[in-house]
Amino acid sequence: MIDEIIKVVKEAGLIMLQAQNIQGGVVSKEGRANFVTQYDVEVQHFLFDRLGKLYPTATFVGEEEETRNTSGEYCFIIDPIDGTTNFIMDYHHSAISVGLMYHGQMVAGVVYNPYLNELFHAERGTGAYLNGKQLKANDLPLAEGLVSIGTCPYYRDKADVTFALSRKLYDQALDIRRSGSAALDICYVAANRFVLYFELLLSPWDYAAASLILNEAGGRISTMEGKELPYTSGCSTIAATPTAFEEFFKLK
Ligand code: LIP
Repeated sequence: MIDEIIKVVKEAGLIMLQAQNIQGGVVSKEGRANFVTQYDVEVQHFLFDRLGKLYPTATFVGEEEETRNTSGEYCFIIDPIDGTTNFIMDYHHSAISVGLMYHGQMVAGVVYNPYLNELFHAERGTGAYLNGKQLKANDLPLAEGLVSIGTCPYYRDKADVTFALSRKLYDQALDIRRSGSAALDICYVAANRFVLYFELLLSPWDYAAASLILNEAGGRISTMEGKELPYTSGCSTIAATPTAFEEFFKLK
């Protein structure tokens, strides 16, 4: 069934690529710099409709409201466009993120960046893949890799802690990056492009699909308190290689 989900996600990617006059349909949501475009809503509607036909009894959780019901045997957790601000600013680094839970456990994840035609996917127990090539997260330390940071732009009260922690990581790593798409940041750890990513507050649709992809690639992901991701609420998130994960929790 993952192949059918991938086919739907790729078709949804065409909505992003064919978007016109994106800035003409932007609406502000709660918090600072938190936007939704007509295309976020269109992609979400498309995914809910097509995936609902594949899984008629599934419930759906999507960033753009509609429903927030995780009670189904199958439940999709969807960010129609992760990296909405990048999308609005024509900064081509955004992704469609579709996670599938079965009885509360992540069983499939698809994260697709249509700009690069890079599709990350995983099914529980069968590995993680980028465009069909299996991913193995090399166990590099902070000193040998790039660290990506999330700045919680919708929650500016978290900036001081974010940038203080970023400085400590900057001192340990080759350099830091800020991409603007949490789902891609987590997948980039699985793909050995980053050794660590953190953000003080993410929503389930930001991390659900990518968390399975990273775990299946041999990476580590948890809250910044070292707890399991909840999948039913927002939380802090750290995603890393096993060595960098351990180094993170030893930072003073
Ligand atoms: C975004 C994340 C990003 C985070 C933003 C926002 P959105 O997702 O991908 O890393 O910093 O706060 O959550 O809102 O563009 O789907």
